[in-house]
Amino acid sequence: MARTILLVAATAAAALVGALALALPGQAATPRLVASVGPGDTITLRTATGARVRNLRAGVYTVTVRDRSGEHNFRISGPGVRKATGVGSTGTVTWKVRLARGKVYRFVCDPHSDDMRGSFRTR
Ligand SMILES: [Cu+2]
Repeated sequence: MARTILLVAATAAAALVGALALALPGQAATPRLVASVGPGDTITLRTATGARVRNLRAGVYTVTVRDRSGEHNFRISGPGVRKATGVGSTGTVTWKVRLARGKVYRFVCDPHSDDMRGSFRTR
């Protein structure tokens, strides 16, 4: 009896492993977003294909930030996310962010927040 239960458990575990192996290839790698600020008075957040981000599925994203100006910075904030580059510095950084469902996230250049800003929603 105990042996039968063990066999059933082992079979179930093998089936689960098989199902996971099948599911994994279908899971895309962590989607990537590209944020950019400067050198002019522009700030953008785009998908990997270059489309402006207006609406995103909730989940984990990699954000590559290209800060190209010592006068601007890139800050993103919203539920669970608070990240920013420095105003006086330039360079490229990569962040991993987890976006919650049904929220609004905002990005902004702190010294020029009246003009240089944007937002998107999650679903
Ligand atoms: Cu700015």
